[in-house]
Amino acid sequence: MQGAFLASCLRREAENFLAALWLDFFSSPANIPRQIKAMVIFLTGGKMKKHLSLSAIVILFASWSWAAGMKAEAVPGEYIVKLKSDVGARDLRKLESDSGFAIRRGSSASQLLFVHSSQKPEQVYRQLKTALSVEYIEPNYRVHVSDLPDDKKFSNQWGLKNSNGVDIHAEKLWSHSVSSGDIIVGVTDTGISVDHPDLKENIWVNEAEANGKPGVDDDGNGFVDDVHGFHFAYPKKPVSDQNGHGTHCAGIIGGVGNNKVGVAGVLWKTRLLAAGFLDKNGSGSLEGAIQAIDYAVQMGAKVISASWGGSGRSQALEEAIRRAGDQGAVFVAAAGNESKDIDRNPSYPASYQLPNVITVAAIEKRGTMAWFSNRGVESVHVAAPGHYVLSTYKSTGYAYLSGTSMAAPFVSGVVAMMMSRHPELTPAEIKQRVIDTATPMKYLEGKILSGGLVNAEGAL
Ligand SMILES: [Ca+2]
Ligand SMILES: [Ca+2]
Repeated sequence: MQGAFLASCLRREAENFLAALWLDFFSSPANIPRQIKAMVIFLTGGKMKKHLSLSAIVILFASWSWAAGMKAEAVPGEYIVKLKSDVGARDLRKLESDSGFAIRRGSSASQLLFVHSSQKPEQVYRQLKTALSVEYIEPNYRVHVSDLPDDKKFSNQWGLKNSNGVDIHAEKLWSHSVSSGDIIVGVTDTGISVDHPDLKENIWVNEAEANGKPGVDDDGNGFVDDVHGFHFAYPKKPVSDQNGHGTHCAGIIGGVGNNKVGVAGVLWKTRLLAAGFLDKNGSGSLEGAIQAIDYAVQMGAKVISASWGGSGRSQALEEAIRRAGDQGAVFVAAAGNESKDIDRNPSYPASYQLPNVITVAAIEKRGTMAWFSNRGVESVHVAAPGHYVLSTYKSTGYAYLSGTSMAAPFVSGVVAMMMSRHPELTPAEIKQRVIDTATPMKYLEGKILSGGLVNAEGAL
């Protein structure tokens, strides 16, 4: 009923698909307990046993996750509001006290508000529309990291140098130190373990904060003590990584090379900015994602690496990526791990057709597409290694991980190198060059746009 009401409210202002998403959003939370009950009855043959066996619980959880993955999942009681015209601080405080909403502003360029409320969605919607000049309201969709659990050990970093030639041709560049110069790479993820011995030298430093006072926003950018970046899931703490995923991605882009320890990244020398928003479980929402992107761009990142995604289409996220492009930033997205065609069954941000978005599939060591990797001849542009990839991990560790999450950072590293060597190229030109110079692979033909593997040497 709530969904139907909202759909009728939206009909005049939105496309049908948006109304459908709202319906989906408001109908799914109520359906989840019913889905679980149906699944339990199915698994236990109609009799509710006192204790479900472990395997049944695992299957139940996997099925539920799978079902949830098919639907766009939203955080209940959270909304993203785009304003037509800005609202004064006093009016905003009044709205908060009148309504009981908790409201946070997005970046000044975004005209966004992030609204939290336990009231019924249609009440929230009505009050916001009455009090503010609203362009659109969206649910705050969930997103998650794009990796897979894996624990097998391989002895080398095959993505950079592989005995059968299936690699990104980084090794030939390593005769001279590979640097991204002044280019800052924003890692929007679970954070980065900034003290990791293989990363420390390559972590971006906000000098004003590094030389400033604790508890004070020394550079006046709106973020207190953002010495190496900011974590929107843990805003009170110095940026770190409690999951390991972000640190793994950071090491693929820029693990310090030639320092006799651990691993080397695509770039031996770079500036990695931690724009954290995914929590210790690798989960987050678009509210954090949009803030992380805007923050990275604000601090000068020209490459945004995004190894995460979800199925909810959001105009606000699309606009954040467009804003990054307007500032000259390339956005590199993991294609996702559902082994599906994202031209037909989109995943975001991977499926946004924007001139500054490069979407990356994962290949295995022998050159085939990884079994889990999403594809799409229109929306997936290039492939990179994404199976048993060795890189830095949380604290001071190392780990092998698989996923398109691992593939995207290879491309982020290559893009940063290209931007440093060719500052004249626009994000759209960089993207075209990555596509044009990819190494053709027979297993990728007809599955992704370039039909090939990113080629660091060729792209330069
Ligand atoms: Ca600051
Ligand atoms: Ca400070």
